[in-house]
Amino acid sequence: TLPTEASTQPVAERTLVLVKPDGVRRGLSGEILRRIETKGYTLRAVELKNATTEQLAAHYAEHEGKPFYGPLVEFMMSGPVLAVVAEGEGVIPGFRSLAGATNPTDAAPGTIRGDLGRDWGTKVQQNLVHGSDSPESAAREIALWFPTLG
Ligand code: IDP
Repeated sequence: TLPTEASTQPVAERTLVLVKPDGVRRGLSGEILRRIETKGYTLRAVELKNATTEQLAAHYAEHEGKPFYGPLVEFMMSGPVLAVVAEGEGVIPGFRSLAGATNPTDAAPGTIRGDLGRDWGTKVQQNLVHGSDSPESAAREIALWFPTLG
């Protein structure tokens, strides 16, 4: 049989965003979701979650052994995170560009980290958001944070 139109549609690009505990604590979740939506991306899933050690070990596996790894995991467990799946063409690099540079001091004005973040003198850069850095990371991270999302 011929493939149906639906089955030949490419799966829309998705990324995993986390509003980190500093963002949730400071009441910036709405502002961050607003920036994702006004850019034109679609919110597919939004859920407040308490991260577990196992989840963070998997999420940040590439950073294991680095000096900021312990403080990073501790920080990510210091309060709830808002886990978000955003969708749209180019959303993976697009959200990274909305987020700005990792260090909020260096992040350009106009970006989430540049407008809303600063250096708080802690061991870990409290930079408000996480965004997947590649299609492979996005698939892995979405499965990790939203195991039931089809
Ligand atoms: P990204 O979040 O911009 O992709 P990554 O290099 O993947 O940055 O690092 C993950 C997180 O670890 C960062 O968002 C930041 O919170 C923290 N981090 C990264 N590099 C450093 C560092 O050199 N010192 C302290 N914290 C860091």
